[in-house]
This record gives sequence, structure tokens and C-alpha cells, in this order.
Amino acid sequence: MTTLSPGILAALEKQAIELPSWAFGNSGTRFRVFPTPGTPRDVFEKVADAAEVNRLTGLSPSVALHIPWDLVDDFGALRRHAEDLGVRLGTINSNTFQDEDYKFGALTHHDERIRRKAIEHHLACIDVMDATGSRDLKIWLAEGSNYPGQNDMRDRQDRLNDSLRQIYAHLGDDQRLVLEYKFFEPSFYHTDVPDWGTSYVQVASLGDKAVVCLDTGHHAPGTNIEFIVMQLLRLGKLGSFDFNSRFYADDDLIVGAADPFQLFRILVEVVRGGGLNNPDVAFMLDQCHNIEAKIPGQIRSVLNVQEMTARALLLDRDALAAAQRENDVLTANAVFMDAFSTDVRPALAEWRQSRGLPADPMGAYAASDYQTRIAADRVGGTQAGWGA
Ligand code: AOS
Ligand code: ZN
Ligand code: ZN
Repeated sequence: MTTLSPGILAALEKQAIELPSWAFGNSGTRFRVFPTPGTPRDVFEKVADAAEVNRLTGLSPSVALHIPWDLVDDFGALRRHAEDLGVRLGTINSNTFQDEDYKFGALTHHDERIRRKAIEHHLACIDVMDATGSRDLKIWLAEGSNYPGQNDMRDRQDRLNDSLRQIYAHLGDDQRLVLEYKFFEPSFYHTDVPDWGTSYVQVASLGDKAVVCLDTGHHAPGTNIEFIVMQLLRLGKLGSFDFNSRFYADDDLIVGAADPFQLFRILVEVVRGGGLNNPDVAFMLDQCHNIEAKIPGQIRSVLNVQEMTARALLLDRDALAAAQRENDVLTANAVFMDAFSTDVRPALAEWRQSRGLPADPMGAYAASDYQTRIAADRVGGTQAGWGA
């Protein structure tokens, strides 16, 4: 059995992966959303489910919220609820994609009333962050156009910059603005923040408290994502990951499911660039469980990240550097593939057990009565879902 060195275990022990509250609600495609028994009716129940993932894995000490989906009157009470369950409230995600007013843009809109409204929404999110103790305001914008000529793309960049500046000015000393990019959808011709370069240009102009969010599902097929990870780490601007995986578009499937090797390559660059367990680089999931059970879906996800992190940490960097210096292409590649091909699951299971965690968190959840209990308890009300 492969053993993991004390240094590797120490790095793994510090790993923290933030769960998205919306992963516990129902989600689907535009064709159908399938409800499931036990789905949370409110954010208190979402946080309880997230805490269950953390209890079984020790990997997910915080939960990201989405405003207004998770809006409550008393965020202090939600914060205490989370802390009682051993987790804390994390990143606050803004939402400018579900309001009639934002049909043609929000932070980029030429109508000053609408742009003001979108800016105010972000200031309200900062108020929420003050109450929840959250550090990060994550902004993903569904803005763009569908037809050439529809909009002046350059004016929109200028207005976006002005809007972001106004939001940035309201951040507390320990708070950050994290700008996520996505190459298309819901717009199909142009998107106002389509790529890491645009996000970087925008946040770099704001200041040190503005950084980039890299969602692994937001690139064109074939994009070398680990190169972007390397570059953003090199520039000190990689603020967070939204981990998930994709086959075609923004599929939001379980991280590491579609392409485990890509996840490995990304984590190799994270380790190489000092991004692992670095408080400036937040590891988050951005996933939806349309057909699979949600809590085990999240357990599987954090375990996948842990497993690939262990493999990335196993990479023999001295041997790799030596082969690279010699231009020994095949040895360098073999060293790289050796780490990827190592089965670390038995060693991780043993290590988990030594820390009082279940060796097999998936099995432990299946054997527990949590799912039966929530299915029995959570009757009445409206199940939470993506978009509510
Ligand atoms: C949308 O595609 C993005 O990935 C965002 O991170 C979004 O806020 C998240 O999916 C929740 O809706
Ligand atoms: Zn995302
Ligand atoms: Zn997305």
C-alpha cells in the first residue's frame, strides 16, 4: 500500500473545501427539475446538510450562501446555527440574473436606474457579509448580448469597471471582491466577463482586495485550465476556485468525475504555485446534483478533491526537475504520470480512521439514518431549488 509521508498528511489535514448551499436544493435542466425526499426547505436545513458532509469527511468547514436565495431576517441566528453544527458561513454570492430589470444587463446596463439597483444589491450583500462574518463577495455576471451589434461592448466594460469600483469602495479591510468569468451562457454572442484575462484586467484596476474566481466548468473545450491556474497564482490574483466538472458546457457535475486527470493537473499547479492551504485561495465547489443524491454527491466531491490533492503532493518534484533540466521528455512525463497513477485511497482511508473519521464516508452516510430522518422530518413547505 502506498504510504503518505507526514509532510503530505500535514498538508491534507489543513485542506478545507467550501460547499455551496445550492448544491443541497433541487436543481435540473430547463427540461425538468426532479424533487427528492428530504430536500431542505430553507437555508437552515441546507447548512445542516453541509454540516453532515463535514462531520463525515472533516473536509468542509464552511458553506457558501447565495443572495437572495438564502436571505433570512436574522443572519446572526443563521451564523449561530452553523457554528452549533461545527461549520461557518463562507462566501456570499450575489445574484443579478433573476430579475426582470436585468434582462439586458445589470452592472453594465446603460440605464443608470438599473445599474444603480444592481450596485445596491451588491452593497446589500456586503451588509450580509458583515453579519455572517464572511470574507468574500463572489460576483458572477450573466451579462452580455446575443447578436452582433446589439450592444457597445466597450462602453459596457467601462460601466462594469465603474460599478465594480463603487462596490469595491464599500468592502471592509478584511473583505474581498472575487470576480468569476464564464465564456458563454446565458448570452451566446458576447459575455461581459468571458475569460480570466478580462476578470484579471477588471480586478487589477480595483486593488489588492479584488481577485479572480476560476470555475473549472467555464472554459471552452480543450482549454489548458492548469495554465490559467499557474498564471493567476503567479500574478497573486487567484482568489478562489469553483470546482466542478463538465463534458460539454457548464455541466456543474461532480468535480473529478468527467476528467480526473485534469483535476490532478490543476492541483499540481496549485501545489507548485503555493495555492494549497493558502488562505488567499479559497477552494469551493459549485455543483448541482440533478439526479444523484445530494449529500453523498457532496461527500464524493470533497473526497475526489482530497484524493487528487494527495496524488499531486506525491509528485516527485526533484526527479521531475532533473528530467526537465535534461530535456528528458519521456522521463519527465513518466514521473508526472507515476503520481497520477498512484492509488492513494487505502492510505487515505487508514489516515481518516486514525483521526476519528469514518474510513469510508460514503459508506458511513449510507449506513446512517440521516437520509431517512430528513425525508421523514422535512414534509410540508417548499423544497429549495436552484433559483429559489
Ligand atoms: C454560473 O454559471 C456560475 O458558475 C456562478 O458561480 C453561479 O453563481 C452559481 O452557479 C450559482 O448559481
Ligand atoms: Zn461558478
Ligand atoms: Zn457556472
